[in-house]
Amino acid sequence: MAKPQILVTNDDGIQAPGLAILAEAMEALGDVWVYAPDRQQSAVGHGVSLHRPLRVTQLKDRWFMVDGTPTDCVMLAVRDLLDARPDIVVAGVNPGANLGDDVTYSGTVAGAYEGMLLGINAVAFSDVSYEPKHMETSGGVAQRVAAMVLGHGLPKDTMLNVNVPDVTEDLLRGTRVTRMGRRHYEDEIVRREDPRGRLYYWIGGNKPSHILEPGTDFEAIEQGYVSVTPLHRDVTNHAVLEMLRGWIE
Ligand SMILES: [Mn+2]
Repeated sequence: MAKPQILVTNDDGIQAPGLAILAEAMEALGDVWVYAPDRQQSAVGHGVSLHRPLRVTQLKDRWFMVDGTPTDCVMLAVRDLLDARPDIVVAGVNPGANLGDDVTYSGTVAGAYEGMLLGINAVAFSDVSYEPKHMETSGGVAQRVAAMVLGHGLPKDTMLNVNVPDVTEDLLRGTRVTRMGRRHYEDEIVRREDPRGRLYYWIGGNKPSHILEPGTDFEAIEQGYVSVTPLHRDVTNHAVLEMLRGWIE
């Protein structure tokens, strides 16, 4: 049987330690191809570069940097650059949680999301610490999750969002399958004066907080578990379709 083809990307740039850890973890599972942004692209969401040329530079065997977003990387790699269609797209390992509503801002999740849109198995991995000390734990988790996904194949229009506590492997309490939680957005905009007396704003200056609800990604992480959340492509609120038709049609 042909070896699985594995596409690795991230949103922290080609030099980020989490990318090397993820690529290394994938080596045991198949042929690894890295296409990653040339610089920090965190919180670019599912952005795609439509108004300028994109350049791809090879750094070493099967490692390429793209002067674009994570979505650009996956789109170019899958649709043009790779000889074979990947069996899985993995993104990360992001330093910092991608929990709850943050998945909509996340470039890490978006890289995997693009894989899902292209009909490929896709998983995003994040170490929940913004200053990780145990990212190798995420590498181990990524290897196990990716092997499982390659074995089973994900359902159509589904990707996984995986968050890992920043602890040594032996301190992980296990894995929970979770739903997306909710962020608190209070006090998140910092307003200050610059040295010339003009106001400036800094978004996301404070540490994000969340609403602790049972079954959520936040709860699993709070309790020391790996959180695995299946995300669906269709964000339609099916429950209100009929009500809205009553208003409009
Ligand atoms: Mn990032």
